Amino acid sequence: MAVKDYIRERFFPHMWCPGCGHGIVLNSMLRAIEKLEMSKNDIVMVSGIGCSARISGYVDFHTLHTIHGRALAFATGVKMSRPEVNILVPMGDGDALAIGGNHFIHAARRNIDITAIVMNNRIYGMTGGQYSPLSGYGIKATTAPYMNIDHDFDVVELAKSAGATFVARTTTYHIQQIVDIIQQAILHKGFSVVEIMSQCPTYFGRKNKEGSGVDMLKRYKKITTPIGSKAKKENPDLIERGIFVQKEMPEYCAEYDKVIEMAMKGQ
Ligand SMILES: Cc1ncc(C[n+]2csc(CCOP(=O)(O)OP(=O)(O)O)c2C)c(N)n1
Ligand code: SF4
Repeated sequence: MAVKDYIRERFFPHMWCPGCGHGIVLNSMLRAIEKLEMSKNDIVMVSGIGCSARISGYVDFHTLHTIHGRALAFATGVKMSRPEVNILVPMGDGDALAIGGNHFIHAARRNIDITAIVMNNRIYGMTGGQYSPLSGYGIKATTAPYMNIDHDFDVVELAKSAGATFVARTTTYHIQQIVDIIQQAILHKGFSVVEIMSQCPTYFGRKNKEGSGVDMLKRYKKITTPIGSKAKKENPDLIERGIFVQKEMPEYCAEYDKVIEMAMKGQ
């Protein structure tokens, strides 16, 4: 299968603004799936609401476009009833960690075999640029015209402490790394979290004077560094990229099968 076979061409052109990072995520994700030679029928993509969540409309997998913040809850239901399929859940930072924050930590805690992709543009793009739990202190947004005084979550630290067994971060500048990490996340048996810093030039960029989509991409190159690099030791403000956690733990559906077996035996 080639990348174009995974796309629903009838829904193009897409709705994303020029320079938006979300198209890069779509492209890289499909390249990862192509490299894994996956059949369309083996993939279910579940998404909520947001510019990021619209990604499910553009792919020719089994797809569910559900309600804001609840994608992981729907995905959990699908996975429990069809454990053999691969579940991908692309979410915006608002979708995943504001309204959906509770589902996020509990999906991680259960270690259910789902690949959660957090497309982090640090803003609510779809609804006009309100700040999100990932915007961070001092950032400007339509709902924080002077400055945001809320401190942000670190997606990686949150996912790690909630129990995710695969945790990684990269950016839309680092396309090869997205392709590589998504492949490994899909192959991982357990809850995988991939944070992809993805620029929103229309709201975050404009409000915070970060320039065009290209300027924002170049900025990702400047402000990030591979995990454990020398540069990080010299400049602790740099954001690390790479795979932070990759470990084996019992997977939720497999554990649930054990309970079914016990019940069938009347134990
Ligand atoms: C229950 C509910 N609350 C609020 C909304 C309005 N809403 C739609 S998308 C969205 C946030 C989008 O931001 P994010 O998830 O970060 O994705 P982005 O658009 O930035 O990619 C909000 C608040 C909604 N659709 N449903
Ligand atoms: S508003 Fe932002 S996140 Fe939404 S499509 Fe435009 S650039 Fe992308």
